[in-house]
Amino acid sequence: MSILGNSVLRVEDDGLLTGNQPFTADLITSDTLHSCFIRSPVAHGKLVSVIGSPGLYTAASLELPKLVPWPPTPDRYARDLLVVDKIRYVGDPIAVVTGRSFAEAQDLAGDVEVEIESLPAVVSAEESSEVAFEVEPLVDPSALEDAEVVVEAAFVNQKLAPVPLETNSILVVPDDDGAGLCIWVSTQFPWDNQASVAAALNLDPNRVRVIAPAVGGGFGAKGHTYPEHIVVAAIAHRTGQPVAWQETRSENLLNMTPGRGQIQRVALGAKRDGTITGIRVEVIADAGAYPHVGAWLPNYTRLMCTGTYRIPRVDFRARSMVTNTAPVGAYRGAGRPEATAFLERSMDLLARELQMDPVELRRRNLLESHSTDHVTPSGAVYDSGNYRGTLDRVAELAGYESLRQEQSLRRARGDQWLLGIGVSSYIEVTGNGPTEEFASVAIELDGSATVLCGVSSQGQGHQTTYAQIAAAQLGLPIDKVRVVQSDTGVVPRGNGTYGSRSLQLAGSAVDEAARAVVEQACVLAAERLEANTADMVIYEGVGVGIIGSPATAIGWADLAPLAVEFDFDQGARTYPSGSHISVVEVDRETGAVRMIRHITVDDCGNVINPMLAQGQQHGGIAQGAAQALWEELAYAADGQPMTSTLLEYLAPSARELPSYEINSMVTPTPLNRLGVKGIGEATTIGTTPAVHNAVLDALAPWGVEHLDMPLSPEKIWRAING
Ligand code: MCN
Repeated sequence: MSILGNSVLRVEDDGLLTGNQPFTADLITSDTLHSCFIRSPVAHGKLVSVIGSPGLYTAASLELPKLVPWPPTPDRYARDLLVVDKIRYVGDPIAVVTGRSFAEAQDLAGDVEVEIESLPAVVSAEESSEVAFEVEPLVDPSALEDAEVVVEAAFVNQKLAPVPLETNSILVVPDDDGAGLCIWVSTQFPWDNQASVAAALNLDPNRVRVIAPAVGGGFGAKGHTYPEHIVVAAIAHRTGQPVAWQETRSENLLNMTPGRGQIQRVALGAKRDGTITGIRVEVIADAGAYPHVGAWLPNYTRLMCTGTYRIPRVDFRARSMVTNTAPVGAYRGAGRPEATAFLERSMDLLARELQMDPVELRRRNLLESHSTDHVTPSGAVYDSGNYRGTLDRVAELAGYESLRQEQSLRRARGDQWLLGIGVSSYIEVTGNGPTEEFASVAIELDGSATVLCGVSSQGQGHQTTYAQIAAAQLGLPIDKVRVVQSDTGVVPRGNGTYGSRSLQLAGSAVDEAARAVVEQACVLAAERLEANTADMVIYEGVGVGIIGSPATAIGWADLAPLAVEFDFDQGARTYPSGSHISVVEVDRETGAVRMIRHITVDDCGNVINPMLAQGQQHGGIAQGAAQALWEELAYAADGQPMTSTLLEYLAPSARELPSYEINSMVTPTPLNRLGVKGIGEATTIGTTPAVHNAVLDALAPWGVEHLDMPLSPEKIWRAING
């Protein structure tokens, strides 16, 4: 029996549970300088002067080049690492001080005098006049021409804070000769930090070693280099002393790149029988200050704008606007949840308009299942999917019909707790970024295997999964396979972890490298045994020998050393999909919402480790529900953040969430031999609209058509009470 598809326990947990696997902050030594950034208290202004204490560094004293953002408009929005003249958001780093402890650095920072001339701030993307990026539109002015019914709505997909348990964290230790740095950083993409630091400080990239030790979550926001990372590296390089930056929670809520932030105007057209005829979408995205990846993400919203449905005509436009708020980046789903959210809300509005059951309306419009490419009007090439299959299954598992009966009963009785049932059908794109990833597999002299790979875990369980994949090919017990990642000094190259790319790309690279090692071993063993290579087989837990003759097996230690490097290029992306049903109760007296059930059928192709995939499904549901019900990164009209502590930013705890009913369906991808697609973001995407739809479904008796997220008790109470 193969080890693939089994819930092997996480090999990384021993170190995490015993504290032997350090996080960045655990590596700080007593000779480390601690840094504290002085941040702008206003959203927009002109920096007049900075007068400070010993250990103060400013843009002028550090003389650093600008940070050139990745798309979409690199030159125009190249950013000063510390403010030179213009301040652009509350939290914009102006200067930094170092001290022998963080407390000392904080005290010194308190003595720094900053003079700023305030300017009026632009906080809403709709009010901004500066376009950072415009998505290439899909133009069909008559997209709604064939419609007999058109539903129109404006949706706000609010900004979210990523809230990883571990905030930003970096420790930079200079080499003795002054020509290199060793950097421990809480990141999803060590090679990006390496390239950015080396370029800014004019160092040989080979002399900048970046290691991501244990990382306490990233959720997309640790996929790029922050200005603070480079500033801290510059001070370490200059002083010859180790320097650390440990972001506080409030600093994190001010400054870590938030996600989402779209205003969407949607018109969905259909025939009276429910057949969709076309859609028109206009998106205004908030790129925040210093536009970078977040400004580009509406491209993914466009790519996914027809979802799982047959929508023959599409008119889609999106532009990203500059505002005086923290720079927007990627957050779990990154551009795709926004598409699913407007589609699934629009489907429910259409169902209500046509007085049709929302599940039935979806059934009528879902794409046929397919196992070869399906090209959508937005140019997405869906690799495989069974959309109707997941919807029918989730309706059956939820007991959809009896839920509807119970709902009617409660309504008829005038119960205090109303029942709401929400459905969503989603598809998303995974394997984002470069479609290429590196891995190598080596057989060591003791017969064990070492796997190197270019992706970098933040809690997903890569060490376990890739060990399973190598173990399956080599016939080795999993404890004889060691997985090494997240260290630019050991792993030759890599493209990092984001866009749910790691398993399909790095996992496939491991699989291919291990297969090549087996081939080498077979050739070697055949030579020694004077047999045909074609007659060689792996003997589980032993080595390689002649088929039908276990006694001939040569152990891996005797075949060592062997090593293969493999750069796997998938050439295309995979599209996981699924259907969710959420069941909520809404208190008609207070507007409070209780999530009572959440049922999923998710399809990410073959699953390598069901326990790890379920962990992803769980975390994804929590974050998806959080957007629907609780979380919003809010700013006042003058650009002051209103949610800079976890008292105001309502990240949920286990108490608010039900026990999930998680299920899977398997439609393998033809794009890799493992048949796997990503699962890291999928359930976040499916959950938000299911919960959102459930609450509005509960409010149907009051004729409430739409409320924007997060669905706070106050918002609901006001809607119920007119
Ligand atoms: N898996 C599997 N079979 C599949 C798909 C996945 O067994 N068919 C398992 C994999 O083995 C892996 C995990 O599920 O352990 C996730 O794999 P994958 O979908 O390839 O996603 P990545 O490893 O690339 O992780 C990135 C993804 C993203 S983009 C965000 S955002 C997110 C997420 O992962 N951030 C996370 N999950 C997170 N989980 C934790 N704990 N912390 C984060 O910051």
